[in-house]
Amino acid sequence: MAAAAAGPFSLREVLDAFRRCVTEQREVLLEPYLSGWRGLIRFLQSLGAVFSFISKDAVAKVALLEGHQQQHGFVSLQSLVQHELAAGLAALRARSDSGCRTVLRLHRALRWLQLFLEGLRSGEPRTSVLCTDAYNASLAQHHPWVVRKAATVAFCALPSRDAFLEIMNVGSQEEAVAMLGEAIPYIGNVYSITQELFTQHKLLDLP
Ligand code: 1PX
Repeated sequence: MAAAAAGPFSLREVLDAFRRCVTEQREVLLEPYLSGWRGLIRFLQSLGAVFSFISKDAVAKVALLEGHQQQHGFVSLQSLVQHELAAGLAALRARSDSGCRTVLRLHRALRWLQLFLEGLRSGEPRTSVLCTDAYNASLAQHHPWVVRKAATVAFCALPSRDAFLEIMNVGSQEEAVAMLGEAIPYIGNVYSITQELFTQHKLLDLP
């Protein structure tokens, strides 16, 4: 955990974490899932203070999940869901600190990430446009007006596509784009397995 926090961000490390996430039985492993998130948060933090209201929320959510993971020894998302559902869906819905509702928030953000990275890969140079489009197609529908407003303002402070590819730290622009092509399916895979799991247990609208 501490080792993952050291050194400059590299997208490679995030890609690696999301690749390690999915087992042959299509389980999503919590340790690499959270490790992938820690990498993304570090990246976000390196973009400057404008984004700190976003990274703070993500940090709090990852910390909550680490707490649950350590307390109960969950290995996978599936075991976390099963454990929390044992108390019944109504009890789960009444909790504001459940692992399930917290995962759901990160899960929606993962969809944003998938769309955003696809946009970066496509070559559109205006990252704020990419980011806004990805946001409107995913997280925005779950956020109140004031959060949407703040997010949209922050997006204007995003670095250019070239700078973005640079700070991903995976080599030349071509190499960065190639790595995106490799990373997106892994992220997509984690997203769709989680989506299936949450659909199956009727957890997609946890308050
Ligand atoms: C190589 C490119 C990597 C880019 C990495 C960027 C990582 C972004 C991580 C974003 C994590 C956001 C989690 C948001 C979870 C959430 O929806 N929280 C809200 C609801 O929580 P609640 O507990 O109240 O039900 C909460 O209200 C959130 C508030 C903060 C604002 C969230 C705006 C999210 C915008 C996502 C886009 C990030 C832009 C990064 C630009 C690179």
